[in-house]
Amino acid sequence: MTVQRTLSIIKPDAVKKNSVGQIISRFETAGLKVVAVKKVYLTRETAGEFYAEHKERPFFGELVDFMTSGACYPMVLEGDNAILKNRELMGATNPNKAEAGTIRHDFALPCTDLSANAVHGSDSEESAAREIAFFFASADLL
Ligand code: FUP
Repeated sequence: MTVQRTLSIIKPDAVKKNSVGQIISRFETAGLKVVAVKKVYLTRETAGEFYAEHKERPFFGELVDFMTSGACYPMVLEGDNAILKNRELMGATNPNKAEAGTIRHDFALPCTDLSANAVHGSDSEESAAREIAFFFASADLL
């Protein structure tokens, strides 16, 4: 058993649909614990810094536009194999390809803008460490 922490962000589309509580319930039902959570409004600067790895991709501008279009709820999830478990709960990046029962299928359809896919989730231990520190101080994580 490997207890891990991962960063999830409930993105502006899901916040606008009033799905925050239902998405958190998915995490809790799957055995993940919310260690820290807050509401933030990303700026173009902070959104660009968070998604810096995609800076050269053609969709970067639209991704920043979308992430600054409303409130987000970043949170730290903890549990056994939390990084992979969260990615499984999220489903495929493109909600149109996500399996029924996954968060992106159940909360992001219909979807025309791939950025509007309800949730972000760290994809490795390295990105989890970076992304958790991006939003939370160590004192928030006790
Ligand atoms: P994921 O880890 O599943 O969030 O997917 P990526 O890191 O590949 O994508 C980061 C964000 O860019 C997601 F919000 C989806 C968005 N994206 C696009 O808008 N177009 C693409 O072609 C790929 C990703």
